[in-house]
Amino acid sequence: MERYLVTAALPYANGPLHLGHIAGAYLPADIFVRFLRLTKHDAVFICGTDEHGVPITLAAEKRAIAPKVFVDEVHAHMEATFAALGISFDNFSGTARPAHYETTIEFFLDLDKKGFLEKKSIVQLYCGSCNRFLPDRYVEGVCPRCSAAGARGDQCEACGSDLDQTELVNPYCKICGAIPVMRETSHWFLKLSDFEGRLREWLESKRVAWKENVVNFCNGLLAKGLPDRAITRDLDWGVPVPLPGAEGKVIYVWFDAPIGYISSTKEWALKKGDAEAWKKYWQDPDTRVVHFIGKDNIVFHSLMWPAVLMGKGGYNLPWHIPANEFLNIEGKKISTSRGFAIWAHEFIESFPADALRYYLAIIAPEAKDADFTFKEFQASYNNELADILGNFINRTITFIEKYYNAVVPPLAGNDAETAAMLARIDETGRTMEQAYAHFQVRRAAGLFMDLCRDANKYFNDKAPWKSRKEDSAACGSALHCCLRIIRALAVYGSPLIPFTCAKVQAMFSDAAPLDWKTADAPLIVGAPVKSPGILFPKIEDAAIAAEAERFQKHDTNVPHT
Ligand code: B3M
Ligand code: ZN
Repeated sequence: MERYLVTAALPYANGPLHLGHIAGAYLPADIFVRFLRLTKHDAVFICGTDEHGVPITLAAEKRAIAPKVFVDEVHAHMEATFAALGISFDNFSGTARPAHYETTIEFFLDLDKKGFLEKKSIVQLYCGSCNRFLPDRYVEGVCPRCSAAGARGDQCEACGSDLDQTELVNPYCKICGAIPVMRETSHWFLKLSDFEGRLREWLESKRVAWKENVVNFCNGLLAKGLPDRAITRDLDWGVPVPLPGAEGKVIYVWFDAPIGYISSTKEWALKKGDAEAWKKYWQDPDTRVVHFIGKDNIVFHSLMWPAVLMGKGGYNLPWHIPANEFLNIEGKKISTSRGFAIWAHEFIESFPADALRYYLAIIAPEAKDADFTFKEFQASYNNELADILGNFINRTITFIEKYYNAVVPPLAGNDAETAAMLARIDETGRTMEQAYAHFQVRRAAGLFMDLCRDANKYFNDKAPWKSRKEDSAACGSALHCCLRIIRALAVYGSPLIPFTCAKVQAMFSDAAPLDWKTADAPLIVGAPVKSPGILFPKIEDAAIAAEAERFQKHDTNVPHT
């Protein structure tokens, strides 16, 4: 048994979750954790809302409410969405809580004491009419390299150059349009260069196990040398910088956010009445810390965060960082600012969570970006979950209820087809275990459906509607085998479609808790079984059309009628 601490990126509390978030981080993390629980590993699944940063302040200002009120509202909304989707966090905290401030301050002061922070005076753009220093994303101007208009304070999208905001020609404040001035301020910088050697060595040790793109990307940055990063900001929303002369300054959101994984684990420990329990997960080197993230968060998780942990000392570095690519919608990139997104809470008002989980699993953006289409979503549910899995279970249980008194019939004799089918269950258990353990959600879902297909074929070959009259024992035996498949499917599929699998498991009267090891254990002959009812009522064209229309209405860039 291994011990795992699994995290999914802390979502910014500045708006609702969309399907890109779910496909990229939360669903794959949940599938992995559910698999670990089934295989009896010790796993704690941690998340929480990322409650700092300028977009949150601005969103709260717009509504004329305090940032804390705003983030609490978003937090509650997200928590409900995750629950409806079956994302089974052990703790879902938030980074504006006092305990998180405490842990963040402890890290900051410790790094400062050890000489890993340096205070430097810098010049930044200040907007006199907004009364604030402008974060990079809130100042635009003409690119000093290619002269394109609309370059951002950190980057010009036209030529791809990284920029310093003070280099922008004719800068203007994106919030109010005024022309900012240069003003001196001081900030604390994390001396990333102190960690280059150790980071290089550590990443090298991950070369085989991690995705190539993650390792190569980080090595590319390391080769250029890591510049010191400012980890404080002139803002009033965030963790206050705990040093004299730092009034009006807070810790940068990307410094405190990953520390949120630790403070959320502490909160979890406290809630279960064992305040010290978090230490086993963060400080015992036997624990495997796994961070599920989207590809836009790679730098922070595989360079900055490990540097912070190395500086602090005594904490586990990430064991694995399964980073996913993006989910597009109908061939186009998701854009929350344009409203081009499918909101998770709306989608599951219309469709079962398992329908969404299954579809996002079979198209999981693991090696490249994936594309969500409404038609494909409908087809994956109707043609696979309903017509293959649902149909197989339904045919089996209908026969057993009708002709075998709704109890498990005996397995008689050992014909070649049945022996092959039983071996097939076992084989699927082994291959799916490999897939889940290696974060291969797509492959796991494919193997699962393959077994469902083979099960239907076995049922057809055995033709119980015929054999029932000719040789009732042989027919019962085939149905016994079908029940064995169904019980195994309930276990193997439960990380993917947990709601359905719970219903399937409940068909069996001896329903023990789901356990990978006993997934294909022999059934008790004569034990009652009952129908789970209709598992997958068809999704009609009209429902799909209505949802697609609701989605189109969010998109500010398409003409609506
Ligand atoms: N909130 C970015 C994001 O939601 C950021 C992740 C923090 S993980 C510590 O994509
Ligand atoms: Zn302004």
